[in-house]
Amino acid sequence: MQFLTALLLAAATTQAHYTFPKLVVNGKAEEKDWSVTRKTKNADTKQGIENPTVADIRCYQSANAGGISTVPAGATIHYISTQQVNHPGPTQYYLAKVPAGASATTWDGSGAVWFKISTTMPSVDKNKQMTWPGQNEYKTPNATIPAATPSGDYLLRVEHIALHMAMQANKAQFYLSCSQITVTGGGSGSPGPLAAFPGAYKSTDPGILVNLGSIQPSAYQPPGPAVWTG
Ligand SMILES: *[C@@H]1O[C@H](CO)[C@@H](O)[C@H](O)[C@H]1NC(C)=O
Ligand SMILES: [Cu+2]
Repeated sequence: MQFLTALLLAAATTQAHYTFPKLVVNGKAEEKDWSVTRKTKNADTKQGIENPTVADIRCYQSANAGGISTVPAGATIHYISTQQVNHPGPTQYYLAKVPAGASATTWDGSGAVWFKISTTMPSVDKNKQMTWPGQNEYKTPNATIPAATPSGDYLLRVEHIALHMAMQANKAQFYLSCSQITVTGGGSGSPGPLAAFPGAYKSTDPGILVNLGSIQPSAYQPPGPAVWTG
């Protein structure tokens, strides 16, 4: 009985998933969870989204956040994860500019407004497993807010796509959250290409429906638009 309990606990631990409740800007973390990051529907269950075409793929939020984080253009950002990000798969970051007259605390991020600012590519570890930057860490990999990003309010979206089951349709798992930010000291770039969530991803995209055992790391194609570097 004790042995069985231990086994069940071990199984529960290895299946633990994660949320990203805390944004870190230039090394300074959001004061408490979900203060500028919108609380997600899986804050308790930690379950990912499996179908990338549902409305929740945008921000998965249960509520808007109360605050806005000031983020200088050119800043380094990452997120703290509630659990170890133990599955293989890319981390991607997107921004969407809040329209004039609206605020990051209320805007819903609808329309073809999202541009990608960062993605990550895999390598092969000593056990010949494909691994990604940030894998097995309690935080997401760093990214830079491009210096050319125009100043103003944005939603910042972080996403980790877990690909261990992704050889089956709608079995990749999406872990994500959106933060409310104001970019300061920005540039005069024209960010793009722009995509909508939902809309940016299909269940059959080669970076979403993929057998990691059958591709070379360099052949992996992260889903969504090309990265805008500014
Ligand atoms: C990531 O950014 C933080 C500052 O937010 C910095 O302290 C850390 O060294 C960076 N990590 C890497 C791997 O560049
Ligand atoms: Cu899992």
